[in-house]
Amino acid sequence: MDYIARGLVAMSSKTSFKDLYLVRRTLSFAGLEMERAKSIFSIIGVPLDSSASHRTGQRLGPLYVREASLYIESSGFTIEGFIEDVLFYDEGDLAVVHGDVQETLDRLSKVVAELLGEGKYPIVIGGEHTVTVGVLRGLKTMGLRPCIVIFDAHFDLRYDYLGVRYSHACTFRRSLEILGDITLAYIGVRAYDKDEILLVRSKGSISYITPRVLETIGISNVIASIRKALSNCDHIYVSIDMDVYDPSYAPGVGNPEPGGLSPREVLPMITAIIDERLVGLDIVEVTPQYDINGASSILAAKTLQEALIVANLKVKATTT
Ligand SMILES: [Mn+2]
Repeated sequence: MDYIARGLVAMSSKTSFKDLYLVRRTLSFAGLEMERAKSIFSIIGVPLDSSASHRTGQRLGPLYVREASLYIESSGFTIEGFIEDVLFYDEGDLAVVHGDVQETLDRLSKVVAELLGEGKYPIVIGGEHTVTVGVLRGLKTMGLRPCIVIFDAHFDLRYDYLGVRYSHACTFRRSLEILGDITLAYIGVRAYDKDEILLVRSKGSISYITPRVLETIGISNVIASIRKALSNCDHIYVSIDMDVYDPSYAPGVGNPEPGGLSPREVLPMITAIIDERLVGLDIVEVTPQYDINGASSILAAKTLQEALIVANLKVKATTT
């Protein structure tokens, strides 16, 4: 019996989805044990890689990102702040069913809905990008229909990929089916197929900024354009695929794509876009076996830490 199975047996008498489907890990993000009752942000690892099509191993992402988070300084990069002041609690990992994406997403959506019911926002460490579908289903269960900002080299808008509909390459096609024609604002997209770009062009609700456009117009204009796209949104969800970064910064991802962004581009954009409307965030696709000296895990930890510091400050600003 492995630790997931042992956890499930031990928890079989519990009635909440959170107790049933979350397994506590010995490592917590940034090595911090916060008081759960005071937390606003709930970190959940989702070690899923059942639909990975190229490089697999995203199931080790949560473990390696948490491990990397122990050894970076706790200060903000773009703003003043410290991770130890953020009101977060690391809930552990979802007990994924390897090979059964649907069951895994079902569990994730139930846990997410339950946490939202407690007034906590889901912060998910993947796992492959497919996990976003489970989070969004949970948000929908609780009546939330957020606009989504997506940092990604890809659109992930395929109807199916190699015949599989619940694939990392189909994440936002499924999201549109779940939430309807919500606003999708992509940053860093640079690789797609013909059907995807036709779909994007057919919908006024989807916008994207390539690395080439970013280089031409500059970060401040990109931020202004994304803020405009989000101006009518009641809620915002942020999804960060680590392949938005150039493979020289993040080689350990499922589908690396040259020509990507740098941390000094991505981090200020995350800071500028997150505000009090944030209802959840994920950071996905770290694939540790293909990493080089832990660079991708460290960068993912840094990115998540920055997002949490910013989110905490913005949410606090509205409540005090
Ligand atoms: Mn991607």
